[in-house]
Amino acid sequence: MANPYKIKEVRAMEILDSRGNPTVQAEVLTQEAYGRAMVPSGASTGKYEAVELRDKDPKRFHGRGVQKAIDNILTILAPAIIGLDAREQQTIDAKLRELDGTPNKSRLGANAILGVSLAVAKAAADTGIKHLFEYLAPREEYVLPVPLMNIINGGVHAGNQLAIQEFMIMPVGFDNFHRALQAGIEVYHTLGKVLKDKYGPVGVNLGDEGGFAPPMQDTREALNAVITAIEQEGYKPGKEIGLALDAAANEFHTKGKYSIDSHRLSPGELLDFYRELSKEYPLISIEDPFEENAFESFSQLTQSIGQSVQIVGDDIFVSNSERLQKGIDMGAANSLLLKVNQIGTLTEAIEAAQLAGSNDYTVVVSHRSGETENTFIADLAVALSCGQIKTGAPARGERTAKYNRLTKITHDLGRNGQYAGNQFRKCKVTR
Ligand code: 2PG
Ligand code: MG
Repeated sequence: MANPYKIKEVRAMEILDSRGNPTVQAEVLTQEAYGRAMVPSGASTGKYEAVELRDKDPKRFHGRGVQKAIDNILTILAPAIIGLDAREQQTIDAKLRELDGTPNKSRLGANAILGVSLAVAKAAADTGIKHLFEYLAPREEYVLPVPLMNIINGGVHAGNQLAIQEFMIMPVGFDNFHRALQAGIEVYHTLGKVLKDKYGPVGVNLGDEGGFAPPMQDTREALNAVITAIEQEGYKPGKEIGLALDAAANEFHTKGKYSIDSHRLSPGELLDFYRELSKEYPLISIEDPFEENAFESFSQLTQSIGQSVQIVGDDIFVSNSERLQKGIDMGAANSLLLKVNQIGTLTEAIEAAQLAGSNDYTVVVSHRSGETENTFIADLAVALSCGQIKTGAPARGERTAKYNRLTKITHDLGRNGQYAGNQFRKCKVTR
């Protein structure tokens, strides 16, 4: 009998992401099934990310077309993997990398390579009639992740003056995912009322990730509004719901200083600022507190508050094992933000997560600000059982698609799925 997992066709086309920009969709057909993946795209991108190939043809989509990446899939990547077994993820990913031949996937495009890599995994899962998370990590029990829900947007994701990009809530004090999600949604809606009362209708404009983008200037003003919303909803800040930030500090860093809250702060002053905030508010996680090369500052902050606050590296590590290893060696951060399109293949993303786990770093699986309705990362977070996922506000289809997928997984797993809750920092990715 013919091998049902044998790849017989690869398709690709240009579709749209949540900002209305073109992106790559790849489809992989095995003898018996079909897998599809859509590639996300960032706005606050790190310099060391794998390269997203754009056409730069001003006559189409203001240069943002991805037709070249699509052509690379159809003419270079597809012929090389047709006939292979879709379960051979590592071999296939190695082949895709070899065909590109550059360290940052700049020849064929990380968007082209990732689309194929993820679609191969989905096709293999579907051929075996398995849930994607189950196919990626077959075992009896799984951990459902705490969602880091981004409810106030600033930085380059919003048209306001907030330097910090993401103000998030983490509903940790509940015993199941669905109940935690409910709490987050209730707080999100109440926050809308709080902001509308204070700023009028402009207070409830939305940013790129579905969080509110009120006309605020000051970090504490945003944190206070979130605390008010949590309390008005009857939840206990710090006990049931913790706070998290993604400063995305690259974006407000110039010439060695950080422009925030009407000040120009030195790295040391910014560190003190975070230390103060962590005393004043129930902050349990801070991502990218400093710019992408500031390994030293990351490690000082980790030394200082890393016991009580998770310090997450995004632009500094770009889901790249080499950069993560440098962070581990220097004690910079204690958590890895994992974005599959920063590195460009599923195999490398999983390797980075495992490297994090074996060095006692937590892992937060993450979306991009430009997303699609694809739910791959929801399954990836469950497969890794890393205990955390960052996938935006609980609003807008490209964000709720992931929450809805996690709800479905929770339902299907029943007793075999345990919500990470306030044990989220104890969840470590294993090999
Ligand atoms: C981040 C992300 C996702 P972007 O900085 O963590 O929230 O934003 O995709 O724009 O890089
Ligand atoms: Mg970030």
